[in-house]
Amino acid sequence: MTTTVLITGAAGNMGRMLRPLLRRSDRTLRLFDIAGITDLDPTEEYIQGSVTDRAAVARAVEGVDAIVHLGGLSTEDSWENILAVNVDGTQAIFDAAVTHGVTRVVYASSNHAVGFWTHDESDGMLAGDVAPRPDGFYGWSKAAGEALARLYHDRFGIDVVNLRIGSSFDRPPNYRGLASWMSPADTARLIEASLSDSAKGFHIVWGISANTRAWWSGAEGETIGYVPQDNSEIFADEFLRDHEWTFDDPILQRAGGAFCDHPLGQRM
Ligand code: 15L
Repeated sequence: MTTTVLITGAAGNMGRMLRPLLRRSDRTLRLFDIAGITDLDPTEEYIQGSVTDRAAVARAVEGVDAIVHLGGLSTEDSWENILAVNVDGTQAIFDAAVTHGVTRVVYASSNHAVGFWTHDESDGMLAGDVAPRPDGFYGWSKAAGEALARLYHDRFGIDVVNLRIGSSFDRPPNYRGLASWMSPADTARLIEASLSDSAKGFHIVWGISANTRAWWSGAEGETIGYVPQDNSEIFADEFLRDHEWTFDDPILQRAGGAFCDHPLGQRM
């Protein structure tokens, strides 16, 4: 049986990275983004639109089996923009999921929902479902999205996995990424685990690779069958040429790194 998985924000960094890795002969990927997508694979469909447009969201969600909600602003922005795109947009997705009987939503939350937790407070391994401590309006919107997800789970029984994603890129973006990186292949593994039967119910998990320097726990990810295979350590020499690895460094000390010092509401 072919299943249809909606990916919101499919033209963004993570969407572009994930599309080829999530393709399967028994799966249609329905791509939704305000930006144009022209390089469609035969297993892909594309609907152009914004999460702020409820009619477009309804078209995107109708007939899908699961939603991977990556869409929205991915760094700090004005309060107005954050509310419109990340909060209203996420509520529109959950609302449409209820209307169209979609039973699984994978929500791209972020480490910035809990960015003020520090290494000192973590016993070496910070739990995946530690309480929110947002490091900006963006992080706050991710914490709000997680709470919305909980509401829709408790009210309507939607299975939800909130992914507290670290740094999901081809390679670590900076030396902090030696702890927070999630490789493209591990990102795909995490999404597959989140779509599997093991992830029924409600979960909050970290989204990182099996990094030697990680201090965010993999235990919650394991419960849904996420077993990361990659390790940022292959980049260590390169990044530690100019930096010492010490948790006295505020960038490394706090989960959210430099986001904790970025001016509130100022676009990055
Ligand atoms: C995020 O939430 C951002 O979307 C991404 O651009 C990175 O900055 C990432 O966090 C990170 O913390 O590295």
